Order: sequence, then structure tokens, then C-alpha cells
Amino acid sequence: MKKTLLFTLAALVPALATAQETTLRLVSAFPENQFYVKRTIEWIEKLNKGGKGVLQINFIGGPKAIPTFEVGNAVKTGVVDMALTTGAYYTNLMPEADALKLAEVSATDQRKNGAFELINKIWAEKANMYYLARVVDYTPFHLYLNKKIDKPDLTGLKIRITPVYRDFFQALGAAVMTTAPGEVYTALERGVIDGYGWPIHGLFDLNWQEKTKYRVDPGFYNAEVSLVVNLDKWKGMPAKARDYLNRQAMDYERQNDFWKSYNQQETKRQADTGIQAITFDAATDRAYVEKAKEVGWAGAIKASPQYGPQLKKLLAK
Ligand code: 173
Repeated sequence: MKKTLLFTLAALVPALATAQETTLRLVSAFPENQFYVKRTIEWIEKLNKGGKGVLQINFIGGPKAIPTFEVGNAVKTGVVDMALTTGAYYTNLMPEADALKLAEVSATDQRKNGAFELINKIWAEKANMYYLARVVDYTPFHLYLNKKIDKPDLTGLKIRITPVYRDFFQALGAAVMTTAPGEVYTALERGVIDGYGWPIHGLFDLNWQEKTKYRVDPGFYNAEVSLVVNLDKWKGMPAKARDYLNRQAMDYERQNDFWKSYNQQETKRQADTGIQAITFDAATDRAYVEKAKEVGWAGAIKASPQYGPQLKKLLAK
């Protein structure tokens, strides 16, 4: 009897230990061969190595698993537990998501000035998400073109967008078309678009340099890519797993200075491959960037009269 009990206990202990291990299913809204995803997969590998018995992340895939613009809803409803995505891809859940591109305050400072708490209040209320960490920062967006312009006037041009660029490019006179990143190459190849909005980096991941002639300088806004977690999952997992995930995500976010040097390299790589910079005079540059900011916040406040002004107070300079 005693022996049997001991035997049973001995058999149960490891089972209990593994039962405590949390596994999170993560998808990426960006294509799998893209650098953000490669970087995140490396992060996951490290997390999994140190997280045995506590937490494991299972990378499910990119837009082939869940289409780019449906990833937000998949996190909200718990179809997946976590995602690597950007706010522009889930404005269907909440217009506020796209305001993070307007941040002139780094993620590190957003954690200090209350922005992080505000974001989490809104994300919880509207998207059932925990906003875990911002893993791209210090990165401007640019307009890339295949037709030359000599002033910031996009009349007659068809430009690929996401919500990030819509108000700004329309204000410059463009006709716009929304696509996921995975459709840009084909749209360029077929001549369906004359250009597109995208960060200063990452053209080469998807071979867009083959189909791109010009980049308009200066850049504008601040590309945001983040890890978000289904809120029920976040709250329901053991404290140990949650703390570990949080610590690992903070480590990832703290590497954001990396983007500063990477962006310089990528700018050079674009020049080396023959992408020409279109530049204006200093006054036009200032007006261009100012206009981006102005229409960006006007759009954010119109879409969310409740939270737009609060976000502006904490994110803008
Ligand atoms: O697809 C996009 O152009 C876009 O909105 C975006 C946002 C953040 C990083 C990269 C792309």
C-alpha cells in the first residue's frame, strides 16, 4: 500500500511540474522571411531555452497561417495567444492602434511617462489585448516611388498604403490602395502601383529593391512593431510564466537602439543598389514632416475623440 502510494506520487511529481508549463501560440502579421520575424524567432528560441518548465512560445507562422489584417482579431478572440504585429494592421478592432506610429517618445520613455499604462487601458478595453513590448522604434517611414516628383505632390499617382499613411498620402493628392506587405512585390511588378509607404529598412527582405527606383526624403512618423498577448491568457497564466515573459519581452524592447545603426546601414544599402533619394529644400522638408504629423493627429483624434487627445499628450513632443 505504502509502496504503491509512493510510487504513484513519484510518477505524479514530474507530471505536475510539466502541467505548470505554459505554452503560447504566436503568429506574425509580417511575412515569415521578413527580418522582424527572424529576429523574433531568435528571441523565441532564447526564451524557450531558458523557459523550460515555465513558459514556451510556439511560433505558428506568418500571414499564411493568419492573414495580416486578421491577426489582431485572432489575438482578441484567443484563436492565438500572441502576435508580432503593428497597430495599423488592427485598426478594425480599434482606431487608436494606429496612433502609436505618431510616438515621438521612445518605448523606454513611454514606460516612464504613463503612456504604457494608457495604451494598456485602451488595448484591454477595446481589443482584449495586453500590449507587451514595442520591438521596433527609432525608425521613420518613407514614401518609395517609381516615378520622379520634384515637389511633395502625389496627384495622379497610385500608392500602396496601410492605415499608417492613408491620411497623409491622400492629403498630398495620391490615389491609395491598401495591401498587406506580402502583396507589394506583385503590385509593383504589375505596375498596379507607382509607389508605396514602408519604413527605412526591410526593403531587401522582400526583394522590393528590384522594383523600386526612388525614396522620398525625409522620413516621417516612427514605425511601431510590437508583441501583443490575448488578455485572458495573460491574466490566466501562472505568475511565474507571466513574469518570465515580461522580463524576456523587456529585454527584447531594450535592444531597440539597434534600429538606429541598422537604419543607417539600410539607407546605404538602398543607395548601393541604385535607389535614388528624392530630396526637397529645407523649408519643404519641414512642411512635409509637419503636415504628416498634423494630419496624423487630426485623424487619430477624429477617430477617437475619447483617447486621441490623451495619447497625443503622452506620445507627441
Ligand atoms: O505595412 C506597412 O507599411 C506598415 O504599416 C508597417 C508598420 C510598421 C512596420 C512596418 C510596416
